[in-house]
Amino acid sequence: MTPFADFAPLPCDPAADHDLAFRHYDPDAVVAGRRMEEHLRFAIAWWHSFAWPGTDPFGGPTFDRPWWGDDMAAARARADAAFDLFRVLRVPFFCFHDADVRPEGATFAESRDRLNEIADYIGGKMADSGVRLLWGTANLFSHRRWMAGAATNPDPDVFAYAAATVKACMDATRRLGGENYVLWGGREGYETLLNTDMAREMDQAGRFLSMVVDYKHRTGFKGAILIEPKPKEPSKHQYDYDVATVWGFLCRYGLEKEVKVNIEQGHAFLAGHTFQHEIALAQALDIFGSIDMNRNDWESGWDTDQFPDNPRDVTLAFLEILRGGGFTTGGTNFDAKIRRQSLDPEDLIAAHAGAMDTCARALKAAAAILADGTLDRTRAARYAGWQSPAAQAMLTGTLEAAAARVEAEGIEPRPRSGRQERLENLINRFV
Ligand code: XUL
Ligand code: CO
Repeated sequence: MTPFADFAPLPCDPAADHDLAFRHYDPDAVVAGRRMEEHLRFAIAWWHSFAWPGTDPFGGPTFDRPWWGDDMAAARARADAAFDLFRVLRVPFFCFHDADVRPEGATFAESRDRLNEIADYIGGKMADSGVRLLWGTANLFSHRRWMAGAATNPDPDVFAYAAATVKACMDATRRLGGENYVLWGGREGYETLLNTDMAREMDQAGRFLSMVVDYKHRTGFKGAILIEPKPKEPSKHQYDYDVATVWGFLCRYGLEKEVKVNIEQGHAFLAGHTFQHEIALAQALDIFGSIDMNRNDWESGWDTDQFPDNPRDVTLAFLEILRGGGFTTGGTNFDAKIRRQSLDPEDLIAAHAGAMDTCARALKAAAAILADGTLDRTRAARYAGWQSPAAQAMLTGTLEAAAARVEAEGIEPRPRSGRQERLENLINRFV
């Protein structure tokens, strides 16, 4: 018996007078030519919902769950609870780290064997339920061996241990049919430059990623390799700072056609960007992969990983995702955790349901904005002058040739309105 056993799958009922129902998320409803379930590709994060006990830097566990424990029986009980929650929420995907699904062993071999054992168990549950794996990843940040980094560690033995760990996780992800493999480098950075050789560490990270890509191809893994940018926390500075930084890194190591990004709302905010900015930039660079959907508390400045509740912000994110043609291998992973006072099983269900509804509402709004067309027409009109042959010629000509046009054609630029407030009004008409 899991704590979710008494709950039926949530219906879509816009008239429901409680929050254990969807108002907007109807998996089968068609939006912009695609079923909502296929557009949104929701995933639940194993770590926050089944492995995190409610601790914070000042306090211990607050959640009392029947699946706690660090043996394999507890790991299986956790998997049972996870798949029962997937059933109630009707989510098609989940994501996991090795450390979420199996207890750490006394040796590497024991950890790997436990991972393989629980992966078989999870695989059986996937076959029974039809739930799929959006992505797997290795936890290369919690254990003390990773304190000075994984691939970027000054100790080559840690680099080797990271290789062994990622190989085991990629193998499990491939066996479970994972659609992506994610690398998030929480310790790939530094605490102080006084003891850090940045050039060497970046080369180690570049080499490690090349090895991962090479292994993907040689093992026939069909999923995408994704880097998840984050500027800081837990390290003072992380090398995968934001999308632009990751792009530069990929180009330097010749990996820009091999690796894409998994963009998280809260990480974008920590980097001083909006989620919309990070998604739009990844689309522009053709490295958009997937999203980790959450929100930060705008006042606290920490990565609070809360469930999204703001339809306007999420609409702007889905606007960029739809403009780029939607997800391919990616999806919407709720890398979000309930607050540590939210003790009840209903809290976990309602948190996801509300967040799924926020996304569904945002998806519908974004699709309506694009169908209306005013936004894209207004944006295209701003650049209309570039259609003239003389303007086009400047993009392949010299500085002198562009300069010569000014006097030859008597050019005197006429400033035009950017219409920002009118476009902001337009967005709000649809949210
Ligand atoms: C940490 C974070 C991770 C990654 C996976 O901030 O977002 O949970 O998503 O390691
Ligand atoms: Co994340």
